[in-house]
Order: sequence, then structure tokens, then C-alpha cells
Amino acid sequence: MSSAEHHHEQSIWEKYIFSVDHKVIGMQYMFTGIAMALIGGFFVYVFRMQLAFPGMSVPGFGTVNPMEYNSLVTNHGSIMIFWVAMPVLIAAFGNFLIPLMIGCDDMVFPRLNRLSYQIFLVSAIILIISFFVQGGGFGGAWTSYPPLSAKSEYNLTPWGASLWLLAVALEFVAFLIGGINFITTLMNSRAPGMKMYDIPIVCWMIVIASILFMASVGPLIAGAVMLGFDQVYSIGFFDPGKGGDPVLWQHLFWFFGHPEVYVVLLPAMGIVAEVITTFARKKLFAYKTVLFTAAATGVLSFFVWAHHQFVSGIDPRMANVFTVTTLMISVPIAEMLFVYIATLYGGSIRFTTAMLFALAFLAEFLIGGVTGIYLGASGSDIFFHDTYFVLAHFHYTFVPIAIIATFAGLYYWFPKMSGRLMNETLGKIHFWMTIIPFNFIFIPLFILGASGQHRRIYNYQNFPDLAVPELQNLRVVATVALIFMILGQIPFFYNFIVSWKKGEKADANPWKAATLEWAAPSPPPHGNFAELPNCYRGPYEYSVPGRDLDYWPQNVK
Ligand SMILES: [Cu+2]
Repeated sequence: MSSAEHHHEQSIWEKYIFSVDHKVIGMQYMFTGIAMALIGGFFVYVFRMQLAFPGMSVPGFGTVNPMEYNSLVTNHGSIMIFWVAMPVLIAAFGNFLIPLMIGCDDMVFPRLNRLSYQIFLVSAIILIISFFVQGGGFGGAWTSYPPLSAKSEYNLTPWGASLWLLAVALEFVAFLIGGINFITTLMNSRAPGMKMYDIPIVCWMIVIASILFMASVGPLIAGAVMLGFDQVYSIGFFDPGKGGDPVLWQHLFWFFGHPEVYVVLLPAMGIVAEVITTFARKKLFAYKTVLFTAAATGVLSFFVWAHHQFVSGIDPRMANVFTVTTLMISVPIAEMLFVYIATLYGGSIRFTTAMLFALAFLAEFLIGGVTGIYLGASGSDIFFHDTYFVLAHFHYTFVPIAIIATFAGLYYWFPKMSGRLMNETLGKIHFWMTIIPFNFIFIPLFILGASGQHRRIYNYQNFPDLAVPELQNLRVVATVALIFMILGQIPFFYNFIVSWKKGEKADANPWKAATLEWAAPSPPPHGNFAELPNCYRGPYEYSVPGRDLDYWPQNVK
């Protein structure tokens, strides 16, 4: 883009609605993701109230019938993964950060970038519409297994199921388009002199995640088309009565679904790495190790999917293979956690709110990782499968990823986004009001799961064999903790909204960080840098104003 194009007067319309500026698109993704998180959060409030106090009239919703329960659970999962974790961690941070951190003025394809957001927005609107069609929102779980999702007597929400499928497919298109932009921009638009190993680790993580997404989503899109035909024309790709195979869907889904975990995990780990290096005042302990283990994790993540299918009738010999690959994948992730801990060692640590969230990510994600080992081993999985143990395990991975690491990133880059500082006291109140209730929600669910409580049951009073009725109190503890966690977000929203307008003004580099985005003004204007940075005099020889010279950036050799 020419500089003349950068500096013409823009109407509000051009500036906020149809902008091609990567920062505006990033923030559109962020605000849409936060809005969807409110919907997904409301859903979990409703169904957890039903689980703790079956049959009660839930304030703000009313009584929950079994169909509504299924629909709330399904859409809570779908929303949190596809419309919250992915848009915020990849699209919002990727768009906002990549051009700023590699020192260029915008993405390579700004209009494609705008198209990506617009398709994403349409997908979100279609999903919301699907809650109100005949039969209600899709209730066949976020994994959408046939026959619950195909045209059959078991699919009680046929309209909701088809709209859900359409919304997910469009969401994938949006992220494919966005991923193309991230990869080409990282490869082509770096500041002159910035070499591969000078790229900030979070940019690498987002790009590796985009590649993983692209490589894994193809089979699922094919599967989605087949499922669509099953829904509308009863072709029977997944129907044994017509010669199809329902387990085929499970393979196509989890071939995508497991790499998907790393699609959101890697950006989260990148965010945490940036926050930790800045607030420990140290370079990342082993930059190349993190980079290569992330890539290795990505490759390995394509060979673990059938650990979701140990009880689906797959060949037990295959279960052994997938047990081994699944246990192997914990090695690189553990290695990354060790690098982060080694980065803290000997550092001059500042306990800002962003840093607290980053540290909490390491501790909480560790619990998620360790409990995954029991599920990855086919012997123990046969017991734990479809219990609340699974549910508690993946919430100990996804909540650290999609909530805790996201907050670390939001608190850290807020001054760059808004030009103002957030209130740290309110931030710390928010931190504790999030972390403490979070553990009180899911530790009881581990206990319930290990005691045999089955997932996806609407009213445990009716199914004493699957419910451990004597542990009802634990369900109440989890629900009450959830309400505390939801209330704990009020200080965040207050802080975020008020600080955006009236917070203390931030200079270009309030944290004295060393990466390039802090060389741009806060907030950066359209075009980002007054003069585009160059790194010809060696890595990071450009000066980031206010950089704390006591420490060096992560990648100086
Ligand atoms: Cu998996």
C-alpha cells in the first residue's frame, strides 16, 4: 500500500466497519469472540444450575427440558472452541500482533483479511439463528457424531444440526483465509534484516497453528459435506443400514479435532512466552527448542487422534499404537513448560496482572496435561471414557488456553491496543476471582468422574447407576464456584471498558519490553510505524524506546 493511501481521511464506516487495517480486524475478531464467550458462558450457567438443582427454574432462563439441555451443552462446547478460542487466540492476536511484531505496515492481503472476518461474522450469526429454528439448536454434542447428527430418528434437532454444520464450515473458511495471510505475511513482510530466528516466538506459534489448522481441516470439510448429504438426502455415508460407517465420521472429526487442541494451545504458549520474558526481564531460555518442539508437537499431533476412539470398536492393536503416540506427545509439551520455568529462574520478576495469568497458565495447564496421560493410555481410558474425568481434564487444558492465557495477552497488549493502562488492582482482583473458582469447579468434577459419573446426562437423579447420587454435593460445589467465576469477570469488564476510555495514558513501551510492537506509538496509527524499522545492524539493533537495557530480547545469540 502506498503511504498516500495510509494518510487520507477515513470515514467512521471505513475506519471501523469495513476497515482493512490489521489492527481493526484483530479487534473486530476480539470483540466478536468476547461477545460469543458471554453466550457460551450463559449456556454453562444454565446447564450447571440444572445439574446442581435438577428441575429448578433457572433465573434468566426458566426450567430446562432434556432437549434444551443437550442443545446448551453442544453449543457451549462449539462456541467456546470455534467462536471464542480460535477467533481470539489466532485471529485477534495474530492480526493485531504479527505485522507490528515483525515491523511492517499491514498484512500482505488486507482485503482478504477483511473477507475472513466478514465470513466469520456470518458464521456466528448463522449459529445464533440456529438456536431459534424449529426443534431448537443442535443437540448432538460438539463432536457431531452420526446418527445423532445425520438424518435419522435419533437426530431430534434436524434444522439446528444443519445450520450448526453450515456455521462450522463457514468458520473454517474464515480461518483458512486468515491463515494464508498470516503465513505469507510472516514469510514476506519482515523488517529488513529480521531473520527466521529473530521472529518473536508468538508469531511463530500463530503461524505454526495456522499450518496445523490448514493441514488437518481438509478431511473434516470433506466429512462435513458428506454429513450434509446424509442430513438432507439420507445418502448414508455414515449409516450402517445403507452400507456406511459411523466410525468413519469419528476418524475424520478427530483427525482434525486433536490437532485443533494444538491450534489453540500453541498461540497461547506463544503469548505466555512473550509475557514471561518481558516480566522476568530475561530472554527465553531456549528459543530454538521452543520453536522446534512446537513444530514437532504439530507433526506428532496428526498421529494421536484415535485416542478418542478406544471404546468405539477400533482394533485393539491400533489402540496400542495410539497410546504410544499420545504418551509421546506429552514430551515436547513438558519440554516447553521446562523452558518457561528455566526462563523464570534468576529473572527479575514483576508480578503484574499479565504475569500472574501467564504463571497460572503454566500451573493449571500442567494439571490438564498430566491428567491427559490417564486418558491417552487405552487401559485406563476404558474406565475413564465418557466420565466427568474427561470433562475435567479437557477443561484444565482449554480454560488455561482460552481464558487464562488470553487474559495474560489482553492485559499485556491492552496498552498497545488502546493507548491506555488498565487498573492493576482491579486486574489482580479479577485474577484471583478467576483462578480460585476455576479450581473449585473442576477438582470436584475430577472426583465425580473418577467415581464413575457419566457425561451428557440431563438429570442424575433419574440415572443413579451413572451418577453417584451420594456425591450430589460436589455438583453443587462446582455450580456455586462457576457462579463465583462468572461474577469474577465483572471487575474485568468494568476495568476493560473504563480503562479503554479513561485509563491512565500509556507511552509507547509501558512494560519496557524489547519486541518491535513496542517501538510503534500506543495505539499505533494506520500504517503502524512512522518509519519502518530495520534490523540490518544485527538482531534487535533498532531501538525500541524505553527498552530495559538490563535484559536482552529473547533471540539475541
Ligand atoms: Cu485428542
